[in-house]
Amino acid sequence: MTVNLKRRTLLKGVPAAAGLTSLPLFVQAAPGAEAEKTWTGFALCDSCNHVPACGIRFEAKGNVIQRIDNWKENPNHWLCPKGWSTLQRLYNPNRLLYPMKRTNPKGAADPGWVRISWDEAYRTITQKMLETRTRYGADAVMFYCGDPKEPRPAVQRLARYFGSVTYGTESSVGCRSGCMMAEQLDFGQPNLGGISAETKVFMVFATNVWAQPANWWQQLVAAKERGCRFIVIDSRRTKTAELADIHLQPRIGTDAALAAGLMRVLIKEGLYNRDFVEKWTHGFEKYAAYVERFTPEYTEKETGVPAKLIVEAARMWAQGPGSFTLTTQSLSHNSNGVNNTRALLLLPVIMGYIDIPGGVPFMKGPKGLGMAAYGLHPKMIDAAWWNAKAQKDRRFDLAEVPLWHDMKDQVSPNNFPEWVAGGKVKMFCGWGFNVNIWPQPDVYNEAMGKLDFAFSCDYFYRADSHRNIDIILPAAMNYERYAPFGAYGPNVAVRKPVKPLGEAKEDWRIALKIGCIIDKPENFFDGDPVKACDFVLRQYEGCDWAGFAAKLPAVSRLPAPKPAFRKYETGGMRPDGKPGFNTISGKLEFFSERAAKFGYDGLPVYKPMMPLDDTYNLRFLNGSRKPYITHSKTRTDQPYLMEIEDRLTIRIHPSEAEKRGIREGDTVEIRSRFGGPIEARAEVSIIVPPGMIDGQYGWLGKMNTQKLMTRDHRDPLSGYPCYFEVPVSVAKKA
Ligand SMILES: Nc1nc2c(c(=O)[nH]1)N[C@H]1C(S)=C(S)[C@@H](COP(=O)(O)OP(=O)(O)OC[C@H]3O[C@@H](n4cnc5c(=O)[nH]c(N)nc54)[C@H](O)[C@@H]3O)O[C@H]1N2
Ligand SMILES: Nc1nc2c(c(=O)[nH]1)N[C@H]1C(S)=C(S)[C@@H](COP(=O)(O)OP(=O)(O)OC[C@H]3O[C@@H](n4cnc5c(=O)[nH]c(N)nc54)[C@H](O)[C@@H]3O)O[C@H]1N2
Ligand SMILES: [Mo]
Repeated sequence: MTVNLKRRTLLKGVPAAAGLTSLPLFVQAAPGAEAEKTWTGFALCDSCNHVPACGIRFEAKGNVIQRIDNWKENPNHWLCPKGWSTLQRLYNPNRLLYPMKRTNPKGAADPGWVRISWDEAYRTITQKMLETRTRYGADAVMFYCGDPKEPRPAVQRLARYFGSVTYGTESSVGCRSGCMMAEQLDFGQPNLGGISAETKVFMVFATNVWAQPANWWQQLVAAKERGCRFIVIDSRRTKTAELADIHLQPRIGTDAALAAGLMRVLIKEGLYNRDFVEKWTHGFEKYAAYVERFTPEYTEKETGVPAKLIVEAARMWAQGPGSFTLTTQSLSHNSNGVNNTRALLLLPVIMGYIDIPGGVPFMKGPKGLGMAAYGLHPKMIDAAWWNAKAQKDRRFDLAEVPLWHDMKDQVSPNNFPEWVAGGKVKMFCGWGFNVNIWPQPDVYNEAMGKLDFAFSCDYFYRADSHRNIDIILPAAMNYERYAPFGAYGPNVAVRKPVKPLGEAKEDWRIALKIGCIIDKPENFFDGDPVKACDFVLRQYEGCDWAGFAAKLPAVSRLPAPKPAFRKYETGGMRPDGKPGFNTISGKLEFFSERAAKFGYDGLPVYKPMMPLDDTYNLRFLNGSRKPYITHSKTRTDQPYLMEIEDRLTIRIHPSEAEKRGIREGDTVEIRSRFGGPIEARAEVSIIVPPGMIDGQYGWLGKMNTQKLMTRDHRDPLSGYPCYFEVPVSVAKKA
């Protein structure tokens, strides 16, 4: 129903011929031979935005895709239900197909959207950008990309040449970068682990199988079959936990205590790798002294994990080589998130399972390109500019989150409403912007309304996010764009797309075109996404777009260093080529000199979560992933998935349900100190232990769980909101 309402709002004032019409009309191709021709195309799925993306092969007739399939030559090619249903999104009659501007004042219930030409959109936007820069300086124009990862290289380049350091993304609001901070503090570089044929013990750190590409699960099952043992550390009894030889189920946010408890056993029983610790690590004595109080019994008290299991798990872990997977974001979504993650990551360090066969791999991708970089080459974004002192010193997050500021080239935008109120930000340029990423989303929506000017590019009109902006631009979807290419280690997949429907345009094309108007066209590849991709590919000898496109359906390869082990001995882990790691001490750090430099505790200490009380007596894991839900999307976008679940569903343990007289399928109300009631359907399930509930965020209106959260409680190291920490009450709806 909401879908139709939105549609009607959009249609208001739009001539019928403008084309927000029903499906059969706009998938009609032009008549003639072209329309009859069948051909094979190649696309990347962006449904859940995990990186690297899964490949899709499709069959089209004219410009209409008839059917999709796994792109078998692509390293990630097992589509999941979200991927299989993306044609519903592509041909969804509610898609945004034309640029729109508001005609009613901000704050009006109906913005009065009318269709405008691209010329008018570009003219208005670029004039506002230039005016704002002249009056208030470039940084007053904020650039932002939500979860969609694909627009980022082009948008960051636009911000750079425009001269604004106010560039943030979903990763700087609250995604995986908090975990990456932990990796970088401990190891000197990001590393999310990995399994290999020689791995004997594998730790799964809070990683949900439903959040991963399908081959992740296949790898785990294969490892299990060949005798690798699994220690799963997850607060819930997940599908992955069913694989576990030992499942450690700490209460949410207590992982630093659990890691300290495991570490103490390894030290006391002399199971750790003394030589490695002495030679390659920093701050061990301090940490060993710190973990002294984490006896198995004390650790049990803090975490809820039985003392006996802690001892067993530590002993099993010592029978390596061992590795881990941290392909998760969840650990970083509480107020001790970065330190909880850091503490877990020290478990392979103390054992010396670093860059050895069967241990934690430190792979080297093509020079300059991260392992899965989507065209995010340092030259594309001009990384040197972002990291220069002149730029760093200007950033609005400098005093707010100093460690984040030091480590990242993206601003932490969580105080965006305060920046607007204080006159720091005047204009907003958004790609895939969703206010429901944040606790208390209304605050962000209202801030939008107070700006001089705001625009956003999206697949759909979303009232929550777009109601208070000035212009909305229609983004071409994954099947309709060239940029960016997919990167899988050294493997690169270029695409062969259909033409965009209506007047939708690629995100890269939009960003590059704006760049051409405000700056020199040669800095923006004349507005051509393929030329922009080619610029990145040509950084590698013998590589270019045309050559790679000719090889389709095969994926191509960029030159990359040969895999090698123990690179810390040979200088392969540091930019200066010296032995050791890329940290301040040059070693793996139990005590982080970088964190200490900014006044934080150098050790990954344990800090208790916001306390439960008699009223708010359940912790709320507000956003565990499900196979058919992605964030705020995949509801009405891919209606097939709505058939599986059509409203917010929380899971509650049978014992907790019984105490509250709640039965399977009941409608319940959730409240917190910060908001509610929020309405949900109860599922009585042992997936969650007593003491907590879980559910999905991204539902709207009275099911919007972000309204239960607070903006004021964050992880001080990352600035991340605490999505998984707030205590709630749950009661059957009267
Ligand atoms: N409570 C709670 N909050 C959370 C989390 C949680 O677990 N719990 N998770 C956090 C995490 S990890 C993340 S990643 C964020 C999610 O980050 P969000 O940015 O909130 O992600 P989405 O809900 O997917 O919204 C993305 C928007 O971009 C649009 N879009 C999608 N693809 C494209 C594209 O290619 N181009 C353009 N122009 N637009 C596009 C979509 O239509 C949608 O409107 O939420 C964070 N917030
Ligand atoms: N289907 C689907 N897939 C997705 C997404 C999606 O929305 N839907 N989003 C994508 C994005 S942007 C991201 S960032 C990833 C997220 O991927 P994940 O982080 O792997 O997914 P989650 O389900 O949020 O959390 C993983 C596990 O962490 C556990 N957990 C939560 N808090 C704690 C804690 O404090 N300690 C311990 N030990 N365990 C804890 C939860 O029980 C859960 O099983 O998924 C990506 N893939
Ligand atoms: Mo994320």
